[in-house]
Amino acid sequence: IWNKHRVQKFNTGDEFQERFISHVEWTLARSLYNCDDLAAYQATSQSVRDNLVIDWNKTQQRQTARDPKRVYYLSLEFLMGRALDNALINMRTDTDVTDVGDTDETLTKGNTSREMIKNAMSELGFKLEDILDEEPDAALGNGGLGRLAACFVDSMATGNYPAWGYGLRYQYGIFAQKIINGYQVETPDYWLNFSNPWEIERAEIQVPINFYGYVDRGQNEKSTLEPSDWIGGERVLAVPYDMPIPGFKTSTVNNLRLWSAKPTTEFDFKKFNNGDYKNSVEEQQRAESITAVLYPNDNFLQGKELRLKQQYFWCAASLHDIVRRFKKGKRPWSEFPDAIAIQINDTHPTLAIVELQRILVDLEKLDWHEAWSIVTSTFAFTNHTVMQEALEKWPISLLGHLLPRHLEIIYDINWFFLQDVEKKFPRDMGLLSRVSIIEESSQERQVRMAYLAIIGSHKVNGVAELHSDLIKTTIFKDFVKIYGANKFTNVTNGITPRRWLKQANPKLAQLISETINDPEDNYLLDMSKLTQLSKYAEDEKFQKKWNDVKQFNKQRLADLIKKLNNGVDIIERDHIRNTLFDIQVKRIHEYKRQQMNIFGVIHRYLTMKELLQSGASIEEVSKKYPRKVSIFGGKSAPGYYMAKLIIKLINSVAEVVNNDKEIQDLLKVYFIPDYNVSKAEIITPASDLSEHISTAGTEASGTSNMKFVMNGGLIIGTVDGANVEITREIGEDNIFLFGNLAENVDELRYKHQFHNKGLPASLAKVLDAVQNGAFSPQNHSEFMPLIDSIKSHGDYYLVSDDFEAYISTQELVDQVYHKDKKEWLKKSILSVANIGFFSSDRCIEEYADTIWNAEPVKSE
Ligand code: DL6
Repeated sequence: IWNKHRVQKFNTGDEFQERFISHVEWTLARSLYNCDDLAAYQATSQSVRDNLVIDWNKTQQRQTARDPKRVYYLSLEFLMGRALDNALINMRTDTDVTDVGDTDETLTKGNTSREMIKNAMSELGFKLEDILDEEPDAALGNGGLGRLAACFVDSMATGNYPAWGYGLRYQYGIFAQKIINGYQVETPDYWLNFSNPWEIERAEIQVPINFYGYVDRGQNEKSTLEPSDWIGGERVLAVPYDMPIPGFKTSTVNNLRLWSAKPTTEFDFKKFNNGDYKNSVEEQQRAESITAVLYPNDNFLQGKELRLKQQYFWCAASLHDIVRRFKKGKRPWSEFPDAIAIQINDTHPTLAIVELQRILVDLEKLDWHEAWSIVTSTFAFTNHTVMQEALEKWPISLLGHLLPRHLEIIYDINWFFLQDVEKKFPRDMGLLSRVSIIEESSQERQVRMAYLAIIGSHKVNGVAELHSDLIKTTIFKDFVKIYGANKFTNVTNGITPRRWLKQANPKLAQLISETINDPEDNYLLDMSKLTQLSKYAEDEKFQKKWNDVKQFNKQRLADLIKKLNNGVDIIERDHIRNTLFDIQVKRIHEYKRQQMNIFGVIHRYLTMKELLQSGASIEEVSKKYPRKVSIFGGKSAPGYYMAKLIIKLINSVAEVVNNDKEIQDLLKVYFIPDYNVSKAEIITPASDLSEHISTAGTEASGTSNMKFVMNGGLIIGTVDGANVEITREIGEDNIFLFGNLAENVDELRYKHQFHNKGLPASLAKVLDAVQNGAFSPQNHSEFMPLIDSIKSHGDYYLVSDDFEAYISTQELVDQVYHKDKKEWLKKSILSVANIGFFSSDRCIEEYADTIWNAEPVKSE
């Protein structure tokens, strides 16, 4: 009977409409006469989700039956963006499968589901684009680290890896940014306002999680290495919400499991009955606060107890789940590392290492050393930063209070580790104190999470070659001496071409598939096919088509800007074609140097004004400084004063420049408020030039650099992060590099401290204008902290050292763009042709082969 009534996928437009209407009427309890775009979005999502769930179930059954090595990707952030369009691109109907004999390798049918649904929606009176626009972003991340995790789950499903992501279901994702009078104002992002059709609550699973309390070691004071009882003080429940993650051109649908905190009891009736209404719900609110909000810091640690609670809550719930699944297989514990690989995304999940040791020793009664060998063979750790302020450390008192048993375990891990070090390097007290998990030198003793992560993992990787080399010679140098260089490796980041090319830039995707004769879009799985574009790089007809796509995308961005700018155009429609779109969108951070970019804009503006004042005509000025719009976007951490001041300066400069009639519209500046994934999908394809200009050695990799190049934009950048490998892949003729190298940074910083070598004239001119109130007539000193950081506080980010090279490289950009359009288009085409290496599918294969030792599980 079960088989007879099995739910079926919709496979045709007709069947989709039937499913859609049933969701409108049954799931939403609405009628078609009362179905607005939001309801249509929800019903479409529910219908598509039905198809995914069918494959999701089959995937889970297949994986259970074959029992392959499983991969778990633990990340405190998954910056997923919207799900519907991505699902429409990735989803497979049964017709896709039966047409070609149900094997992933031979699947030749193209992506027809999206077109089919678009037409079916149109017959029902809806426009797909409007429906897609109703979806709020799932913005459960701050920036690069969270978006990387989102690309990775896409690639793990596409590569058919039996892999789950584990994270937190924050009720509030990254704040929504408003710009009021030029200042960033944060407002809550309640993304779950209209319920989330993509999540499946598993209310039947409730994992109890303990905090606080004490350790009971019985009467005869056992050793801390023996099984111990942690008597927890506070208990909350972890409830999972599952989100299906469809692979592209495969029926594999993986799972992203996000945990939500619930109280053990709903509310205190005793207090309620005694009239103490406020306190009767206290416990409930306390529990729910754990997953209420994402901490909005990028590359910066804010050592709050609630953050540590979030980390443990999520690690403990995820490990409980992983261990439960493993135990069902009845395999011996010694096989745990053969069955499971756990990747920790930065140090945020480091407590998972300690928690697994606790489970094995205290609950499963394994010998300490046997347990530790299992733990270290299971975990691998990705480092994403060398910035001191981002390296996690937790005060002993806080950690010991919240997790008393875990602190004991950390002490014991450290004790054995230091003994090994002492054996290898006898009497090197300096080394012992440098590598100890416990930092003694600070006022408060602290646990160094990165060291714990290294010691508890079998592999440690950086995210771009330069970064992976840097961690070996700087922050983790001593560990290379102890463990040898083989423990440290590199996996250069990547991005999913499904979202960042096919979905974000359908026109370019279409031109590519036509040109390389790949109507089924197989190049999205094998990006080396893009090299076929090279032969058209100088073909004028092709260049024209390429340029038309770019113009379309620039127009699309101009429309978005107009909408955000209260209906006022920044660039006249007729001028879009010959205006260079120069874009820097990313988190606002001093090390990313948006301040250098806006100083460059000011320099350009001042020089244009000088030329005009000296009698030059606007035509003459335009020869040196052709039309350009400088576009910025990105959020600052709410407590990051300098970053917020940079946002204000950008907006103040925009105010002056955009209203200066004298320069006509040779220069415009715009700050796009509330930069997020769905805006990035419109912004990225529209760049002529994008800026990746961090101080050398500070940006671990960067991933937007890859996205911009994949969309045919050129880069101005420093020799930093993945820019280095991008240059190698696309060729140094196709990128505008400038500035000091990472190897010179220490020396330059040192010099700044002791020698006041003065500022280059170009920068001095800019800083004088800012200081004289050119952009803050009401308050001349408003931007003094930005000036002081360069003039008086050592210019840590080396703006003064790189400024002249930056300005002259920008002038070179202008010349190529405006004087030699063919050369520009050739560079753009060659860049896309050679960007294939940066697909996240390649990253996942590298992780699987060199770190996880995991194999794909394909459907038969
Ligand atoms: O690896 C993803 C991404 C890199 O592309 C960026 O360069 C890097 O800044 C970022 N790192 C972090 C570190 N945060 N913490 N903790 O976000 O990772």
